[in-house]
Amino acid sequence: MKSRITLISFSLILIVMSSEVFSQEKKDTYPLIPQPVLLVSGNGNFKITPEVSIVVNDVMSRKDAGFFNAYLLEHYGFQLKIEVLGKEKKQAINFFRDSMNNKLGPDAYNLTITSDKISLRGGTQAGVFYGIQTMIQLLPAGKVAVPILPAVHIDDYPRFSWRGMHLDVSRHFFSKEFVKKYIDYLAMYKMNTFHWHLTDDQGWRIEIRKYQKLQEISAFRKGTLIGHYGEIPERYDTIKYGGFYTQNEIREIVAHATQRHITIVPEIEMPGHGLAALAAYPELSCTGGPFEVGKTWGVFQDVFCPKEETFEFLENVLTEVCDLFPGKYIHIGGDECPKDRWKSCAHCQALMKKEGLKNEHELQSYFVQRIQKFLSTKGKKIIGWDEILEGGLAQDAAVMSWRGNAGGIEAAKQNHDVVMTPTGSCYFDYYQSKDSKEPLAIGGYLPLEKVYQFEPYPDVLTADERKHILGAQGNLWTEYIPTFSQVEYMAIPRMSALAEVLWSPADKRNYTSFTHRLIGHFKLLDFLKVNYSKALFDLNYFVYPNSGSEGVALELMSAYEGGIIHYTDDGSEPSLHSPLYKGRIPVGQSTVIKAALFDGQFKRGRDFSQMFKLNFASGKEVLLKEPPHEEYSRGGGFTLVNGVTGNLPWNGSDWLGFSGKNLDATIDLGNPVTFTKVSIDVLQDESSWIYLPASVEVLVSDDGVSFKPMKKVLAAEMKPGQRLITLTLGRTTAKFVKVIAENAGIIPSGKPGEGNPAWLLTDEILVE
Ligand code: TNX
Repeated sequence: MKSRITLISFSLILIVMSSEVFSQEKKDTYPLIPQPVLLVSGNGNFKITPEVSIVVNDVMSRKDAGFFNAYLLEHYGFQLKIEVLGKEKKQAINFFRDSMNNKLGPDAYNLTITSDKISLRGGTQAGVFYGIQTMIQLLPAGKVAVPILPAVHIDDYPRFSWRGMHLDVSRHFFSKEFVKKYIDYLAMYKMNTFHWHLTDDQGWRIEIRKYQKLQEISAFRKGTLIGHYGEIPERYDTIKYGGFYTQNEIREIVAHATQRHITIVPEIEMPGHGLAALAAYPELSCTGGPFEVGKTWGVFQDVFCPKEETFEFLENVLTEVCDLFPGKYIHIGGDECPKDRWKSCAHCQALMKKEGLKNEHELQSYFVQRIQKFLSTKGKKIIGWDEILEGGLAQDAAVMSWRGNAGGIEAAKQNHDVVMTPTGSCYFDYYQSKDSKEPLAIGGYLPLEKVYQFEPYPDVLTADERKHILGAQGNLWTEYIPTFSQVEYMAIPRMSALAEVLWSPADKRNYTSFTHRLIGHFKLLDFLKVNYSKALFDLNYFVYPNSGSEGVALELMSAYEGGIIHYTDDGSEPSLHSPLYKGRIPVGQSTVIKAALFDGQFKRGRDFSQMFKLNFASGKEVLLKEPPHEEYSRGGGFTLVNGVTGNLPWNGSDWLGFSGKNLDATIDLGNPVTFTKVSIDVLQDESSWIYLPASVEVLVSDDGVSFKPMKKVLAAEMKPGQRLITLTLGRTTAKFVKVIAENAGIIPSGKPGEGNPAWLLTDEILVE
């Protein structure tokens, strides 16, 4: 723990020294994200008139002063003169590099604003820059003649050293200007690492002068999948799509990032996700091709073949990459590399024999180790996705843990550095809202609050092992993100929640405080014309059994505390005249509940609408033989009879998920009931490892002990993508109904996630 005593004494000295009185009260009223370590508010404010000057104590701070000036000019229409002086001045904004601050922590700064002057002192140049970002967030979010800054004192420093965001520019390409804008957003939230995913199956995006065909062939695909991966039939457009960054553009972007104290980690994918390069150089594959640049998503069988000419190619590529990027890390990918081609390749098998490699995982490890050794001659360290653990980690390699925390834990235990980026908390390509009007996304559900609750340190690590957790990163894969405006929408504000996780002290983290500040911060995002998501204003819901009565009960809630909810149950639009929501709404029959959040006269966010399809099973007791996976278990067995069918995206409250296991659910109907059909709603999305069940069987019973099989359907009788699987029984009377949905088992080769257990996702059983 950083020395709190130092912090407190620092501020006490300031309080005594200053003529103004600082107080803690107004804390959440400042729209600051991430929350500073210590903030004490004062009285009065500092007016930035054109007469004010910026004073710096060295040439380096001059650059940061220039950055602040550029912001003033762009948003308020004037800039200030900059002076280099040995000491602070009154009626000035003083940006000083001051090693005193290093006692607070790396990259610390303190900022004292009074009506006399602004004093910003950073322990490092980055510290000064972070203080400037704090000032920018405190400035008025609108064009005013005289911008003012409130009197405050702030002591601040980051919790983690890797505060990152990733952007995939292969699946969709974003211009140099947009990449710079993205970097600006990282800077606004005091993030310091930009992981630039430059190559993948669907496009190679970095100019490599030695290999012209990477620009001519690999940078363009002849069409793109329409809709979602796995949709049947598959549809493609025939539009040539692509682009790449020239080395000059890359240098410009690196300089842009450097000015913002952001390190770029370039990623060159290998040995998998390399189809775009193989389309131009098929001789680097095991089969020799020919190949086309990928037009669809997922995982491709053809990967780099571990031949000498492949290593020569990759080393030449990496030599150019190393020259362009000054940071110490190069990301070499390493994820999702199918081994089928290597298994049937004589060269690979001979190489394995020669090197004494037991299996293809060890061959992948051999591949990565050769690249690691090469990059170390260039003074670089490698980082790769957690698959690089399989078959043995290369020396000194850092691991990016994406398939949950396990890879990160294992790497830290092996004394390797780790960046946490588990899908469940860090994948910003997942849906952030359950609203049906959300743009198409890959799947999953990662609302703002879940990002905010993420803790990068896995519990199981010892204090020593924890030192290897450098921090975390949000990933933005762009299969379903074709425009930069949608990049903004998916990334913000989830990026700001992650920034707070990574910067602010763990004991300061408070979601309510965060949302208060975020609502204030939205004004700045509006001012900057950022297309951020307003899912924060969505009404959330949870369905409960209707205690003591038939049917279910709907609870509505909002993260926005300043509003009230009105609702209807007759299909009409909710207005201020509709019933006021005061507590759970009983739902006794099939209906649609609509609701909206009002702040005074105005609606906030989108209207809520939920259809309930009630049947004999609704609200009844459900017994599950095996519990669902903890990620998809929130509502327990009741989820299957809550009257809500088919809500997408799937998530913990509407869907139950079984990884590799069967669903075995028994519904107690309370009394013997006569019915003619039983249905189960299931999901199929192979890109997310979700498969239709291998079979569905219905059994009935009068005593809940001995069950009579009634009907069974097999996968072969189901249609691809089929949702509701209905088993028609003829008139049947029973008190208990059992449904067994058999998991599809292990994902077959050639499919995303091959070799892993399939998911079975279901959200409702209907007895009618
Ligand atoms: C898995 S995360 C991938 C990417 C996809 C992403 C989609 C990782 C290392 N590989 O190729 O774009 O899922 O969420």
